[in-house]
Amino acid sequence: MDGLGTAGGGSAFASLSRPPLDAGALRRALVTADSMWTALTVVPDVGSTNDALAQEAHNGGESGRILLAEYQSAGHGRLDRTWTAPPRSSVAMSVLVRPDVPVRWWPWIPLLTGLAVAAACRRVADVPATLKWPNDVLVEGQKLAGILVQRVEDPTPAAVIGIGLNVSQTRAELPGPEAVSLVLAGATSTDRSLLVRTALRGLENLLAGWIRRGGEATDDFVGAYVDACSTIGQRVRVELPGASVMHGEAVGVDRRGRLLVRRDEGGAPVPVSAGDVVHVRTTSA
Ligand code: BT5
Repeated sequence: MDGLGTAGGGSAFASLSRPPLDAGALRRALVTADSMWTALTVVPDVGSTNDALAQEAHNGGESGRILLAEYQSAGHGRLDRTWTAPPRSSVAMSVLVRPDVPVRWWPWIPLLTGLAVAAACRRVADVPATLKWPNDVLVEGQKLAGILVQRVEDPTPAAVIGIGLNVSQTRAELPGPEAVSLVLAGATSTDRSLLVRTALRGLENLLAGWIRRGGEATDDFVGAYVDACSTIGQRVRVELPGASVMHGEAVGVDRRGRLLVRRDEGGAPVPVSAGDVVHVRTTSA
């Protein structure tokens, strides 16, 4: 153990270079009278921040709850894939929201979250972060952050938005060559507190605009996403349920946030929903 009481241990050097999050300072910055965020907790370790907030949502937890963990022992992505990071090396957080928007528009939530996280990485750390539809933040093709939005229906609809952002991991601490951290991407800052504040203020602004419009995307809004999304213009392979595979070119995003794919065999672009997609990857990757 490194004496700081967090799960997973770590060297004394890692402890010094990986300061803990200051919950009080984050709360003062984010949980204000005019903000969407209503409560903020930092825990030293948890199974998964998404699972913990999904449980709170089931128990009627209020909108605007933020949960950050210094370490997750059972972090996960889609389809029960694992999400791993050493203690204090990343941002691992979830927020619980109950947007007053018809649930058919909720597929925009992961896309808005990606926009906010990528913008925060560019602004705070000055790295060239882009988006891979629907939910990855990349730097030069490597995965810097993953986003997982889970819907809870009972007792009332809620969305749990999970964000895992690699900050100070060394190459050896990442799960594979397709992953990257801010440090490895040459970040000018690795201040996790500033990253959290910037990402959540950005997400609040994007969600507020989206809620004001009733969830529907305007052309401007779709355009902003398309500009930030490196998938558009790429050749993609889409694995659909039932093992059918579609090859084509990603040509845009529609008003429901679905990826538009022009198939090699021609015809009008086909909309692909995140829920239907097992994998979208550039064929060269
Ligand atoms: C994602 O899933 O990218 C969503 C990840 C969401 C993680 C956050 S952390 C806070 C909150 N609590 C949770 O339990 N989850 C959320 P997906 O697209 O399925 O990608 C998962 C894949 O990413 C895995 O199969 C690994 O190959 C890879 N992976 C695992 N850890 C990684 C890391 N630290 N950096 C980059 N890739 C990673």
